[in-house]
Amino acid sequence: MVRVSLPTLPTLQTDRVRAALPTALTALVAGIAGVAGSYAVAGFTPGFVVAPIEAGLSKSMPGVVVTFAIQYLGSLGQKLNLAFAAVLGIGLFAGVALVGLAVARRTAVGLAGAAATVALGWVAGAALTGDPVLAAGAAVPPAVVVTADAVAAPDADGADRPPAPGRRRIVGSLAAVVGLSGVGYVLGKRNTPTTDGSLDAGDSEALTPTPGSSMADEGDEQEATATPEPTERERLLAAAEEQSFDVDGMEPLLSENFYTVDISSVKPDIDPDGWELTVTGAVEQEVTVGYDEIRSMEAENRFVTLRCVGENLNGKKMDTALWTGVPIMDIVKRAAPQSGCECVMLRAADDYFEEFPLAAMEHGFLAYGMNGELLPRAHGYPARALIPGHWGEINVKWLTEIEILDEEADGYWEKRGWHGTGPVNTVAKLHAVNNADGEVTVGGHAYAGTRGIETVEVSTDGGSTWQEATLTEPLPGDDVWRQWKYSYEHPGSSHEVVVRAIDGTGTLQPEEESDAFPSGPTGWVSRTVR
Ligand SMILES: Nc1nc2c(c(=O)[nH]1)N[C@H]1C(S)=C(S)[C@@H](COP(=O)(O)O)O[C@H]1N2
Ligand SMILES: [Mo]
Repeated sequence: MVRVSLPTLPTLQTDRVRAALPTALTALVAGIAGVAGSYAVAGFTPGFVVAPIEAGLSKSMPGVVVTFAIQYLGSLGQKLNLAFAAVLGIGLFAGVALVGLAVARRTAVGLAGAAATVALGWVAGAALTGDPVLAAGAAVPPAVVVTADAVAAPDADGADRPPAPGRRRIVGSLAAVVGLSGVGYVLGKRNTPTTDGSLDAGDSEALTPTPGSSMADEGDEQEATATPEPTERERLLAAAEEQSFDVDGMEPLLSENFYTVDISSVKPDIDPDGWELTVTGAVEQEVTVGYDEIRSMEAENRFVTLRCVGENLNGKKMDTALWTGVPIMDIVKRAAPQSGCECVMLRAADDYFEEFPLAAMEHGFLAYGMNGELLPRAHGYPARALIPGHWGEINVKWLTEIEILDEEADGYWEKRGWHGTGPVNTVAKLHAVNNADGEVTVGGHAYAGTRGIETVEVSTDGGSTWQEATLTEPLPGDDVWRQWKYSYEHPGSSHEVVVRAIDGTGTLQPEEESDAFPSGPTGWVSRTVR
């Protein structure tokens, strides 16, 4: 065993640095206190000071970096970005506290340092988040730390402070950081809003009576009230459950864990009472609708599958839900669009924007409900667009504006090199491989947007011969996936299972493999079964 003694860094030994360390430590604690305090009052919302920093970082990130992060880091890239934003936020409020500490030492007035810290912190917090009330959460805790520091070391000029942070000071700081972060975390979690809620209040329009099941026919009103007829939504949800294949390792027809893809990890937090959707741009007259108005329109329920253009060929960013809402053109038509390019830009509360042909919106949907519940915050509460057959990215969440354009323009992802506004590629995924006593069952989901899935074929010999898989009954809707499954006798040796789909136009899923960037992955999914 070789002993290595670490060389001491001579520069760190200088007196000036040693003298500055206690102040730096206090400022760091104050910075953490600011971020923790902001989280405590704002939760994981845009009022949290780290949120705008993170959003700014991802918006200014060069397209190649974003694309690399999506392909190779997945959601880790976004977490790193968030962590970096948090570090910058801590740095910012540490800087604020440094100014406060300097003021405290240069003035005789006891609370001048704290006052300076609060004032600066407030300005910084409000400027970042645009919320002067919540900004107090970021401004007050650093001021408390600055005050505590002044009480602990009251000498005005700092001349006879200890030359280096003593052990007690470090332990004290650590305890403060842990305590503040803990309290901030607990309070912030409680303050992070969700939209858990049933759709039922006030949407009796969505209830469609089951054909031939009128209570009057039976003449037995009492029994009918005791067991109310299922709503259309309930019947559709039940149908999805009933029609799903029960194969281990395969999600049902209605996704249990719907993926999310967002440009920033802190999602908008919108009060539906203040929310408005406006049709603007090349229109005869602008039209604005509020939340109550769309809820009072006649509701429809639609199964729609979404798939992200950036996912891997056999990835899991493809899911299906039953959405409740209204046809989007019922609102858009009122504005009488007169587009020079027959194209439209959708804009959202997170500054996301996507452009695509007006024709694609013809059967578009404005959804405010998902699987019988209010649209969850993560999926666009209070309302999102659903554009049939197209890649997920144009299904804009937290929708605020439908801008009818006169000239083509790039969307958020197109500015970063993606071509994700077009129709989805056909895909058959292979997620389940089960071997029970020599009988192998394979299965997955197949999706081809509005073209629909006609057939799924399976090869168990690396693509030499093909057999037809069994498909689930199609769910109602023109943009929904199907499940496929296929069972065969294990040949006794390792073999290659390949799967491919044929869409509703009779076109075979292309075999040629390509990466997700820029137009979505292609190729046949295969897996070795031993
Ligand atoms: N406002 C907004 N809408 C958005 C996004 C976004 O980041 N912001 N992401 C898009 C992308 S890339 C996809 S794939 C889908 C995903 O929808 P989901 O998160 O509900 O699954 O939303 C789209 N709509
Ligand atoms: Mo996406």
